[in-house]
Amino acid sequence: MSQLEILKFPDPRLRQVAKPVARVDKSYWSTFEDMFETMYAAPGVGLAAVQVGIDERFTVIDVSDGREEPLVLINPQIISGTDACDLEEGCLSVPGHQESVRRFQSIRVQALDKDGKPLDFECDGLLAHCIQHEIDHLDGKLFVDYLSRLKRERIRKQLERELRRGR
Ligand code: GNR
Ligand code: NI
Repeated sequence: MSQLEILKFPDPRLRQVAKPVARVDKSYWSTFEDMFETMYAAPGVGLAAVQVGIDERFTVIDVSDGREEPLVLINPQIISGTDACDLEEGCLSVPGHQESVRRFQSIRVQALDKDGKPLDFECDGLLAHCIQHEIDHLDGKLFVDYLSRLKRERIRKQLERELRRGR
């Protein structure tokens, strides 16, 4: 197992639309493990492949308090969503900034699990928010896109300043 480097906003690689996984096989499993290790250490509740420079549609998630409910979603899709809900969001690619984002409160999701088995489930609250955040990453979107341009530019300038200082 090894920790992976997380790309930071405004890295252009975070803007790519990731490619669907054509075939799930065990060669992905060590990548999932490295992504969980990276996410738990950060710490965060989700991590999309694009955040570690992998141009494919999968994400690891764990919103449990005990960090004992790892969830791998491959080619995830939101089938439907109901009710809007605001939640304070952060992103490991936008360190040090939290803002309220409006998303579906409750969603139905289809995806493949780590074995390639189809999943079809409903969820709400933090998990629903997190899945919508991760699918945004796979589409090249970041939560700062929902903020005013003024706020987004302020965040970008600060992160670029930190990058130049070598952090
Ligand atoms: O750690 C994270 N917390 C979080 C909080 C509310 C909604 C979404 C998230 S995801 C984020 C980790 C991350 O950047 N995933 O891409
Ligand atoms: Ni994120």
